[in-house]
Amino acid sequence: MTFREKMLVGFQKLDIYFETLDLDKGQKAQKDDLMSESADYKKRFKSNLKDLQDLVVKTEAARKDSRVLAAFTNSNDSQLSQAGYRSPFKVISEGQALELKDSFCQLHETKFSDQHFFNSAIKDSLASKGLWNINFSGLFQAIREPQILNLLKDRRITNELAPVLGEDQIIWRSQFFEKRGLSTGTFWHQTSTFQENSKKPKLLPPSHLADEFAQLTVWVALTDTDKATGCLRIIPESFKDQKMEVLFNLISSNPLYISSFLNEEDASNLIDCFYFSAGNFIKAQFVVELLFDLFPNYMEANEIVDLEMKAGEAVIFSSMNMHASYGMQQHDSYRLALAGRYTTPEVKVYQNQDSDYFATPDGNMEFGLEEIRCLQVRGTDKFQFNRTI
Ligand SMILES: O=C(O)CCC(=O)C(=O)O
Ligand SMILES: [Fe+2]
Repeated sequence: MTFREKMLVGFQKLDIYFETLDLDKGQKAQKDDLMSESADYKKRFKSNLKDLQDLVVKTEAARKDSRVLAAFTNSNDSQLSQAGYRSPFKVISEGQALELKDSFCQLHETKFSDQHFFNSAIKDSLASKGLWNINFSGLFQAIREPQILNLLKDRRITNELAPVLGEDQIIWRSQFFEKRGLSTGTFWHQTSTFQENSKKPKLLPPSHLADEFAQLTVWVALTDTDKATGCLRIIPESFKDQKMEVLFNLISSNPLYISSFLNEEDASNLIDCFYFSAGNFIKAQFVVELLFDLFPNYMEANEIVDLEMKAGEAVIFSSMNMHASYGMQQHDSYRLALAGRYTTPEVKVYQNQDSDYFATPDGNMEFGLEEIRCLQVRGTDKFQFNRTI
């Protein structure tokens, strides 16, 4: 199997996705306009594929020697600062994890769905397609739910983060990842400052902190998870190659400009993904497949680690490492994980942003950030940049 094939195990081919994408009459007309705009760009800027192939993007850590790296990760000898991830370790017992899983599923039916952090337009859009679940109702709920906060505050977690983040730690977002019977995996992606669908990056680290180490994700398995039940996959050290994030953000901010670098078929596919598809993962797949076409050896120097875990274990990673998950292949199994996004009070979160955007089946929709707070989980806040509890 080639490296590309190993990464793509379990994911449907994009060609099949494009064949089944059924645009209505209005969307088809809109697409014709977009294609002709893309052709105009091509004429105006004479962009060509070679320019994209020259895209050399290394992250700060990859450019610096390990001595300098140590200065902004506090240490350079841990697996976390070298490979950008920490292998699974036990936080709570299997029994405690399963009890929490039941409790959170219950809360989704009641409190989370009544008092979520979106608005009714976003909830209705997701619900109308049967998509409303704990991944959405549970977003940011550590702000209100002590059971979530207590788990994410556990010293066994923050002790592991301290060599990179230091003694002062905050959580800027918490979220759940559930997978039910026969669902597809989460496609490969990477992000340092979490622009996602926002107009600006959500995190603004000071210059002495490398973006890729300015935030760490802790992913706690609340059920057992293996290859058949949607375990996480990661490419250690891939945080040093930023191409995926850069290309994703370039396309998101000006899809037609980048489409003008491509042949007509690829330009059409780009438009399908970035204008007519819900969610971010089909966009991520387009970007990764384009990277494989542009750089046949993309990621090959690395290996893929499948993170099979027991309920109650946690794994830590820089979200700049390429990561993904397998789909759920058993129709009667359920997989639930809780992710905490940790950073330090020195990092500005949602600076000058009163609202944010979320990808729904009806396109990106805006929601207010009035109730969003950071949570101090260790040490103190000497900076007072963020609204923190
Ligand atoms: O649980 C998953 O499938 C994806 C998790 C993920 O991408 C993340 O925690 O950043
Ligand atoms: Fe992720």
